[in-house]
Amino acid sequence: MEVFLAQPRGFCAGVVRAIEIVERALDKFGPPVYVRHEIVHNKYVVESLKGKGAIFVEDLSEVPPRAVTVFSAHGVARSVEEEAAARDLPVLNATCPLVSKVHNQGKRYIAKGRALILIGHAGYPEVEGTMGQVPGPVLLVQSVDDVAELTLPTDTPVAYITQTTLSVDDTKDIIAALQAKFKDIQGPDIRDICYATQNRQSAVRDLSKLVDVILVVGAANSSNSNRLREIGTEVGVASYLIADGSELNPDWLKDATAVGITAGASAPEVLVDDVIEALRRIGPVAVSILPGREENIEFRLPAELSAA
Ligand code: 0CN
Ligand code: SF4
Repeated sequence: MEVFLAQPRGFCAGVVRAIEIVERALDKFGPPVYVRHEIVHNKYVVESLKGKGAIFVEDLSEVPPRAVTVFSAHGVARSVEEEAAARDLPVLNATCPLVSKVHNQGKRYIAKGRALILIGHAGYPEVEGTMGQVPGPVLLVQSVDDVAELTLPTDTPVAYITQTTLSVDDTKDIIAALQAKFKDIQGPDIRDICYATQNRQSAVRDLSKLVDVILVVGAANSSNSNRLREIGTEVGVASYLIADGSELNPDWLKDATAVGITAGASAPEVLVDDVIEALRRIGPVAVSILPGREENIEFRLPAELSAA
């Protein structure tokens, strides 16, 4: 069996930074460190940080007084920041700088008096954070059909922002529908979709040309990982999202001679290795890494944690 690894795949700069914030906080302040929500959407990452003394909570009410608290990479609503400030909690904010950029852009559009539309998936923490960061109502749009249902008068000055981990192609269609509907509209086109999401989506398209099956390593609750699996399926390659090698079903590979592997931005490489090991237990494999775009983006840590 030939195995091709998509390039780039796996950890992005925002995920590396978020995990490092928890690790450095544990080193500097000692355990426990409280983390609001999974730092990134990956059980393996969360369990390893738990092993080092991190405690994960969904609500700040679960954090004891004065405990060091980290906000996850996905960002939080202002109400969460305000609650932490009211309780005087020492906070380290691991919100990805590219998510914060979208928050700031949304605030600027509202300040200009525009009605704000967020293109994103309901229920994802990033969407809840972004909706809760902008001081004003936000209309959430998830599809071209949702655009048709917007009741805002079509001459209203509007602006849109997007979730960072969307499908580039679906988002283009939604933006086109918005532009067709509203006369006075501003927005970043697809630039709010982060570099890591765009690169992993274009890499999975390249991968799909060479393989019969695509395995996307990532968590079921990871938005960007789900988009990678969807793209594989859309281009006609059987594609499966798996957390690790234990979820590999040999039946998927019955007629396959070439298997492609990629990984979501929150999935560590050790889980890709685990999937390759699971493939080896089925039969001999030859692994090659595809050429792809090189990434060398790094984000600075919060000042309190950067090395002296
Ligand atoms: O899987 P993630 O934790 O987040 P989503 O793709 O589910 O939003 O990956 C990190 C991305 C961010 C923000
Ligand atoms: Fe930041 Fe993009 Fe990574 Fe999310 S996927 S943490 S927005 S770089």
